[in-house]
Amino acid sequence: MQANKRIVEIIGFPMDLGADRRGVDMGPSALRIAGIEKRLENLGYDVIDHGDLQIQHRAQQKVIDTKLKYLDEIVKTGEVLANRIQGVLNRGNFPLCIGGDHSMSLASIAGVSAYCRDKNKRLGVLWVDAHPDMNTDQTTPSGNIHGMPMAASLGYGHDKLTGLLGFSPKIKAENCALIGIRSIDIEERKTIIDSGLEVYSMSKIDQLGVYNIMQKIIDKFKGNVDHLHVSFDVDSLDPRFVPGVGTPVAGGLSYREAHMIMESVAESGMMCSLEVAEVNPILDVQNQSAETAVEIVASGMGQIII
Ligand code: EXY
Ligand code: MN
Ligand code: MN
Ligand code: MN
Repeated sequence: MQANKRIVEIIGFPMDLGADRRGVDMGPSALRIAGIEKRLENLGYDVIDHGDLQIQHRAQQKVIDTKLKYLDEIVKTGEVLANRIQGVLNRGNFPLCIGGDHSMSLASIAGVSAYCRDKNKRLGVLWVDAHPDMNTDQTTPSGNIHGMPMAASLGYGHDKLTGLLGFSPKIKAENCALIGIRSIDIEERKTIIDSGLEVYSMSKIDQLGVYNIMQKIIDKFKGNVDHLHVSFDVDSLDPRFVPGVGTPVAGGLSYREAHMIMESVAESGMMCSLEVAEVNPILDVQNQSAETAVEIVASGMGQIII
């Protein structure tokens, strides 16, 4: 490993307990098969792939609360992931978490937030998704925890979710921006409005264009954010480009729009951690979704500053 090379540490989180559709636990393997490590090495990074964290299979567990399915295993494994991510950042390296369903972000944001608290850094989150994931156990239509991580990171929802690593909230709404949103539940909308989150829906993208929106978001982050975490849910793209997702929503980001988002992030030099969620290879045997996800990661990592 050369001393001056930037190091990316990959952690696989084969989580499918937060979602309904089986198969998303194979997302990390699909991303590896799509060549994520080599692609990053070709960008000049040293890459350490730590393999996957152990997560108990669904069959070995019972659903206790239908409004918070598999809560305990999600929290237990989430604490492990959060601590691992904090360790990567403390080593001065770049954590890349590959999922697994989007309940992963409860842990990734908790780990990054704990690091930022220790180092007195202001954390910002760019959330790229078809869904705001702003449900709580009181509002969820499904009981699937992958619809709750943004809410929980802001301090809304069940204590076991908001209290990961023993503190809450993990992030401030004014240092967050959501983009690609096009599927919001009625109750969830109230929490979004209450939180004051900045949401750039697909209709906003139609009106303003991705480049202009990203300039606004980056300008907002500049001067208020020291550490930008990007949470990329691949269902933000249109299902024509990424069919392998458990909760597809038509009318999503084009291949180029998704790249423009990540190229703007790379240009800002502000991204210090990244996660990619919801790749489900069972729904896409050609593995096109994972290949697209790898290219999107590469766009974001083009010129990272750690
Ligand atoms: N809003 C719906 C729910 O809470 O069940 C759907 C959530 C889908 C979440 C995916 C990961 O982005
Ligand atoms: Mn390697
Ligand atoms: Mn999501
Ligand atoms: Mn989503």
